[in-house]
Amino acid sequence: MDRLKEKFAAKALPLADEIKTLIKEHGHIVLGSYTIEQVYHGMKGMIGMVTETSKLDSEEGIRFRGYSIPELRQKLPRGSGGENLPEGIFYLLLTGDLPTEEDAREVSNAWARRSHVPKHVFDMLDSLPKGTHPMTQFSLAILAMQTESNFAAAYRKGINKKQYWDPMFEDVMNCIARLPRIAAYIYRRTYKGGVHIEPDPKLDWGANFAHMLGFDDDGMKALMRLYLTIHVDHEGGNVSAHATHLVGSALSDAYYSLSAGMNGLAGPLHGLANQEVVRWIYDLRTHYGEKMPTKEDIADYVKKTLAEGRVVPGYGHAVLRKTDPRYIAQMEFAQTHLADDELFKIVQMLYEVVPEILKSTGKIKNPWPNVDAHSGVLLIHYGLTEYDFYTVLFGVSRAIGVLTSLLWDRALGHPIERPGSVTTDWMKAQIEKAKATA
Ligand code: CMX
Repeated sequence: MDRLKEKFAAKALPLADEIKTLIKEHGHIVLGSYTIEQVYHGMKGMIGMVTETSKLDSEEGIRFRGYSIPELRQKLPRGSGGENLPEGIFYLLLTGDLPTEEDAREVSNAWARRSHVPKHVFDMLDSLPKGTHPMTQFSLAILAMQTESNFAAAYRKGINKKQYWDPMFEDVMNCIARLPRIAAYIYRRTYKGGVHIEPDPKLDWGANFAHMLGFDDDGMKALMRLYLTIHVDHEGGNVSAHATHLVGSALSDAYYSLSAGMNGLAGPLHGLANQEVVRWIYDLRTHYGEKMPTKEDIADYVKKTLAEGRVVPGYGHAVLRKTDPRYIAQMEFAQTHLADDELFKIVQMLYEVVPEILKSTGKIKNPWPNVDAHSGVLLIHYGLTEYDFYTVLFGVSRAIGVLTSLLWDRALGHPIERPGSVTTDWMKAQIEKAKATA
């Protein structure tokens, strides 16, 4: 068994026993109560699952295994160009421990070894119309890899449930290893005439991804490492993580589960917002005849968007109540590498203008920018301008979080998820009961 797999087993299997005892002895403790509004409004704030890899605090932002983004920027191993290696955050999410440089390198090597994508996946992609949205292609390609599932094969043979984690580990490692190749293939077939670029096994995972997309400059490689690190995980309740967890709870394998999660990420209120932000900024520029808009212009355009009953993409969040630390990390990158970029200046102006307008509506709970408000502008600066592709980049990164989490689900023996649901008539009956006892 390889070192990482052994380490994972040594961490996860004792916790599985501990959780069994915890439920037996303390399972009756009440955690909280919830309201009718929460049930109708997407279960926000209701504790409904356990996710070991990360925890989101509404004021502080995301913590990965207890570490904030600024802390991790100091503590995780870095690639050339100074940005953290996504291999490092994978190691942290998987084991709960900070990786050494050697640990991150081992993950890099393991992913390079496992990165071969079966030919039928490329054949399937080539059979799709060129105009198929990149996220549709990405989700289908992940599903097409299901033929490779070690977990599905082991289940068919009759594996003991205590061993589920073992073939799941293999699937998770293989799947993550192959995603950059698949994503790059989608990009090159959609936008670069089907001229593909072979992987370079000497490069780390993020740099190799940039290389296969067709970007060999150090700036883009550094950006890719940053991008793939900060988008990995956002606790368990967001749509992509929850969909992956939910589908996986039926013992669907990693490929079925991740494909489901990616279908959720493709929604404009979730990951697709990164493409919508750029589209919205381009529309704004066209609206003002391509001149640099003033703050007043931007304010008017935001008000127009709201008046049309549309959302301002890149702003707001279901949990966060302050500026997303992932936005700040990207802003700092821009300040260092592209301070004079015109689109970056517009993004900065939006940051000054949008929150006040959103606050003034009186209903938007978080007027601050989220991760998606910034990413597109950085990618455009380095030449990746095809914004319909951006959510695929998000998906490659998010796979790290949701799949490590799914692996923990299997190791901890989490059961099938099956929340209760009610009708509005049932709700009305509860309201009558509450009135009668008041
Ligand atoms: N622009 C306009 N209206 C907004 C808004 C925004 N950026 N954010 C919230 N609102 C509106 C909601 O649509 C809702 O309106 P109604 O009461 O008319 O239905 C009201 O404000 C209250 O919403 P909320 O409780 O503040 O926010 P939700 O938890 O319901 O939604 C989110 C959160 C992210 C979907 C929402 O803020 C939004 O649509 N933002 C724009 C899209 C976006 O950037 N999504 C990416 C999020 C990060 C990610 O997952 O990648």
